[in-house]
Amino acid sequence: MKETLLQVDGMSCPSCIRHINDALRGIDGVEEVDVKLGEGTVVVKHDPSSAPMSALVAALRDAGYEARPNAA
Ligand SMILES: [Cu+2]
Repeated sequence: MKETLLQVDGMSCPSCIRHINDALRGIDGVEEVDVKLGEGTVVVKHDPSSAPMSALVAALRDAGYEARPNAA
């Protein structure tokens, strides 16, 4: 399991938290999703072999959010 911090644009209200949870938890290999609305970040615990970064970003884009890895 890997923990990845994503910077996500466009999260503005509490229902975004649900949308993003739904989008990411729908991916095989995603174990935990922690949306920090105030910081505009999402921490994802995932198995990179079944849920690579590109899949996370694609799922968020499908849900209407632009995301990129945060190298913090
Ligand atoms: Cu919203």
